[in-house]
Amino acid sequence: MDFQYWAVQIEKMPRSELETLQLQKLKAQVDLALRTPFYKERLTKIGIKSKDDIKTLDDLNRIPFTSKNDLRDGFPYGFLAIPKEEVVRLHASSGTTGTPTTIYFSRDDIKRWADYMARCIYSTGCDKNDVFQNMITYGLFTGGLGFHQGGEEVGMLVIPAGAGNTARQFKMMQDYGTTVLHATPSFLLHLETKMREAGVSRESLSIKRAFAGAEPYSEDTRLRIEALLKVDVYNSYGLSEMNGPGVAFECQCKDGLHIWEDGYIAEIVDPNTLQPVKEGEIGELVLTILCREATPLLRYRTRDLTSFYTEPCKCGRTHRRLHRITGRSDDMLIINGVNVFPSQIEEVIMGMKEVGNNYLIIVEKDGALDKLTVKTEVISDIFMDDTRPLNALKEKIKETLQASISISPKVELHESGSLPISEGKAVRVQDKRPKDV
Ligand code: DLL
Repeated sequence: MDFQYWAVQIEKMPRSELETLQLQKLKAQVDLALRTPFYKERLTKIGIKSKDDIKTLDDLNRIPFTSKNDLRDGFPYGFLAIPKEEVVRLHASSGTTGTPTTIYFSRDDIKRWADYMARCIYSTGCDKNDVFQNMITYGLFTGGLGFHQGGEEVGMLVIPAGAGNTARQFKMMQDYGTTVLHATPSFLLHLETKMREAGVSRESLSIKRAFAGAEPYSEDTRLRIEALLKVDVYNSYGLSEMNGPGVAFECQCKDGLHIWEDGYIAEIVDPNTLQPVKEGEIGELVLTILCREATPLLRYRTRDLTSFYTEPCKCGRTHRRLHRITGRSDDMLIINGVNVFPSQIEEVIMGMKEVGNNYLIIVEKDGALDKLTVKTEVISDIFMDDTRPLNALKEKIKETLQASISISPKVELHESGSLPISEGKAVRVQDKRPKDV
């Protein structure tokens, strides 16, 4: 196989040099972190008052972990390390409650992110001859703009298609001769179903590759998409707290995701003891970002469960590989690529006086896509045979949830006391999607 490298010196850098580079960048990050209200307090408490207190990479272990809740508590500017007039953009994703986790970028941060994205895209064999249809949400979500900038950096012709509307997506693929797609794996499968329904022939399309990420999927799902759409599928991992996509990506070997270790220090810890797991064992990924000045984050708990490969990759890159994410160490659900915490749903429905005491959240597959159903009891003074107030309540729940979690669920109302009660801890979430990861 002919491998191509966007930044060959860095991608194939000997590990000892990579670690020296990491230490140098970590010191710079600590220096930045000390300028934020949050870390100034945290770091000075443990005796880290300047970057000179970081002497080796092991000194990172002295620093406490940072969580999504910390980010939420620091909302809106508690993690900002540069003057606000130097910030050019923000991205945000859902927190466990209504407060979003917000990340700020300087102009250089955006350039660096685009460069990491270009590195990912180029490592799959794409180049400036490609036409790239970016079929994912633009906006506060990082998937749209992140891939968009990376595609442009590579020199591809980027179509900012956005998510949804399969008929329009096919038309664009045919009109512009799209060669590369980006979407969630569930949308790629949905696309294939719609393609058959609409009678779009595969021969009328020029697609060769697809990037799939933002939600967990199995190797079987990858093989299925590859067989159905006749494309090579590359797994793409990232999270908004670490810029978004571009953290780890599969190269042409399609065997594990290279995590860019000049941009991130990766640790894998036992989520209960928070101690490092043994080499190759599954645990929670903890990341320290080395490539962003506006919002430094040290030892951030991603909550994603994965493990390191122990063998180097055939492509010659020295940056370690992660196994595909097998799950999470918290209760966050990912529904068609959108992150949802059950607590966000609870906050909405329990805030309505017409809603009774019990509710159930069900996630299942509807074709290739995910479907969310929220079942709630209503208070006993609402008569179940009077449909008008019931329909109005259903609409109200649906609309409020849509505004809060960006998903429009199916809502079912049940008589007071009719939903099952568990004897021990309440089981309020039923995730019925096949667990084949
Ligand atoms: O999903 C960023 C992204 C956009 C990644 C496009 C890849 C492609 P968030 O919305 O903050 O950011 O969600 C991050 O999604 O912690 C994982 O739980 C999950 N996730 C992302 N990529 C993968 C993947 C974006 N390839 C959260 N496999 C992460 C499994 C993934 N889970």
